[in-house]
Amino acid sequence: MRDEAVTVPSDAAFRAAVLERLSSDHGGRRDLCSVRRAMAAVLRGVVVPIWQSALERGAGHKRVAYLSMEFLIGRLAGDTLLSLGLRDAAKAVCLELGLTLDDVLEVEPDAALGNGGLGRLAACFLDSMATVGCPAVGYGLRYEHGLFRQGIEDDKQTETPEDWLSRGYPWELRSARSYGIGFFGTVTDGVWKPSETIWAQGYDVPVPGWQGSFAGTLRLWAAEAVQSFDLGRFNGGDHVGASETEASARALCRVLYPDDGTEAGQTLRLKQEYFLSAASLADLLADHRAAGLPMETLPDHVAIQLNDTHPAIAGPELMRVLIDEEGLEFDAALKLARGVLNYTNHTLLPEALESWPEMLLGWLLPRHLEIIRMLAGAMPGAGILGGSEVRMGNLAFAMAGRVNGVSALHTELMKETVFAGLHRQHPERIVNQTNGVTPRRWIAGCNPGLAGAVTAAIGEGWLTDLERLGELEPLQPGVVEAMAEVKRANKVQLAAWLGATQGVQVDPGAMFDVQIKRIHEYKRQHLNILETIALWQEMRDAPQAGWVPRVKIFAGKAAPGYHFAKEIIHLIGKVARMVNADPVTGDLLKVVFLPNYNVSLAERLIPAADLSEQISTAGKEASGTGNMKFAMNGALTIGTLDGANVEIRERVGAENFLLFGMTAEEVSSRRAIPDHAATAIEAEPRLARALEALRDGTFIPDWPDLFAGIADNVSGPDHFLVASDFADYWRAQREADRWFADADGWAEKAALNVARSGWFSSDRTIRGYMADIWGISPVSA
Ligand code: Z16
Repeated sequence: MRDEAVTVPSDAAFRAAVLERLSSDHGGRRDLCSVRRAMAAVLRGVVVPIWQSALERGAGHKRVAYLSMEFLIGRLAGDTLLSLGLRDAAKAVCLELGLTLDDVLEVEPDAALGNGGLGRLAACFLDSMATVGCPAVGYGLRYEHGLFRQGIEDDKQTETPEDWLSRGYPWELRSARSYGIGFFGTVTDGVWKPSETIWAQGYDVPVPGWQGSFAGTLRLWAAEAVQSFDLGRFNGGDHVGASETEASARALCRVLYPDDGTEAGQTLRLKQEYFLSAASLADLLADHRAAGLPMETLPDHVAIQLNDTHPAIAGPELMRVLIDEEGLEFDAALKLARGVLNYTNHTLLPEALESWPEMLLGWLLPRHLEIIRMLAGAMPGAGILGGSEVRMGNLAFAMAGRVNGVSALHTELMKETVFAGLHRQHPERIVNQTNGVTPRRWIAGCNPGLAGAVTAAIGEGWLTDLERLGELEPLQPGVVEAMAEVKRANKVQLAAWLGATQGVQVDPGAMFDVQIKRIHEYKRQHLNILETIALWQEMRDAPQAGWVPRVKIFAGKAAPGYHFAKEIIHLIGKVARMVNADPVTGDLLKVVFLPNYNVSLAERLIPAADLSEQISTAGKEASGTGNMKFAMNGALTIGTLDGANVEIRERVGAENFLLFGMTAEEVSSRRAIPDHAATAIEAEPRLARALEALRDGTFIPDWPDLFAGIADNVSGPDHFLVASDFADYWRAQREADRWFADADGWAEKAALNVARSGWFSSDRTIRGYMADIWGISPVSA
């Protein structure tokens, strides 16, 4: 229900407002950027009152503080137009100005304040909390440069800074909230005197829920100098040095650490983590005090969610405030802290579990190290300290009321592996909340054709009640055809875009096979490209053998220091060059690596995909969320029993899912076999031949052994079991060919994937957190 107090302009009023903005703010210019900014200004004028009235409605209600180092929100204009029902009006104004809405939307820079799944999950959660009526503030950092922009030169990754803020960001409001955050210094008798203070200045991005039903806030902290300009120093002739404190403060929020699933391990990173944690706690405690509420009632008014261990220092910081500022006893403080803190774990990869040397932590945050040592003393079995390091996962677990994993399998593995000891001590603490994605952006926004077909079949209302997709069953023949027609149109559109922007001609009738995600050995893009090479080799052997045409699409960023991942990108590029120019295979096989994968590129690719590649080594991908987006857009998954793939397969049905590979259990026992890779390669001549092509200069004649490193890894240690899973992957891929050759059969399976993916809405996930972790009921309409 739209709030009665909220007014969304009529189409005519919207048009008039945009034209007025264009003339008043942009001198009547009608270029893409001016129109985009004029439209954003008008939308902001609609959103801000919606936001304010929602804040009033939520006042006094228990709320969530979602602490996350990453929020990968992408572009906002399209989402806002859709939510407010102004998309058609905006299309019309743009046409009147001689532009298309798509072109206008595309000049908005992506706000890429995140690396991958974890940051995008936080963005989906903001949308869902605002939609289901869960009062929330998402607390994050206002990085000047988000994730780097990836270029491809000579088929290799290049990195340049992304500047989403340089032309002003129309969706934010500089808030009245700001706090001084201390660092370094000394502690005497439990009193911390920091030697450096940096100002945390809040910037609010209003987050309107669907159709203005409710709203939330994304509050991003910017680092500013307490005193930015030293006039004395300037007058003394030190013109540059006069701004030094300003420069050093601003360095704190300069960049997002570009790591996904690997530990950053830098002092500046810890500084960022503390800055986020301390500013956010100061903010929510200020609200609590301003409401005149006693500190003991904090758990009745706020639930703090730690998104991974990145903000785990919030635990000791809360203890510090409660003990040092509020005068609570240690035990009482711990009880209170555990009443508000909860922790979401997103990975079991040992190299990704944060730990900080005690020396470093004690230097930057001396009082916090003392408190951590007290915590470790009070909970000797918790494993908070080890090897002179503070283990942040154990710390977060020890201080949390609830700890959750992000898929059923991941949660079970948490109990058996990283947190086995802690789980035995606290068997009620770990719960599962399987991830989800917002269907507003990931169906209606990116795939309007599919949304139209669904609405035609089952009526309105499903976008906020996604389980209603189930009403598509039993499938009516007209519905399956309509969805297949939408898919075909999306593929034609993508093919045109690939031709225009990448210079690659692809056949829209081919199977569009897509793997888009961060590049990582455990995600196994190298398994995919090796299968591609083997397929190419077989096609060349027998071009007339009735192959199903394929377009292999890859995109993803590699962490700048992750050499192996960069080699995988390089290899994909070289294979693409060779294959795409091969007259023998021609339209049978095309390979594309698209640069600068981001939210907007995902929105373009997912609606046009036939096959979704979810091929991580079982036990390694905590959940995955791209897997859900593909399924709800009618792609079939080829995947392992890993993360949420397991639950996707259970729901869409085994006969509509291309399963392959070892289970997590089989992976562990297989790894224990000496020569597991060599044995697998010996048994699979196709793989041996594909690996040979990496060593003999097939793809780079001037430098024949360039990719020998990848071949050696797969042949030797092969920690991620590429060799051992190859044969079954090949089998599943040929099964995919057979299924695809039966167009009607495929269309039905695709439609069933859509009809059965309603459970993967992040609205369901958020309701789960509200009920099982936060103890929050929705604010009524
Ligand atoms: C991240 O994106 C994830 C885990 C992590 O420890 C750090 C980062 Cl930056 C991902 C998981 O890899 C993925 O499986 C999961 O779907 C996602 O977080 C959201 O839970």
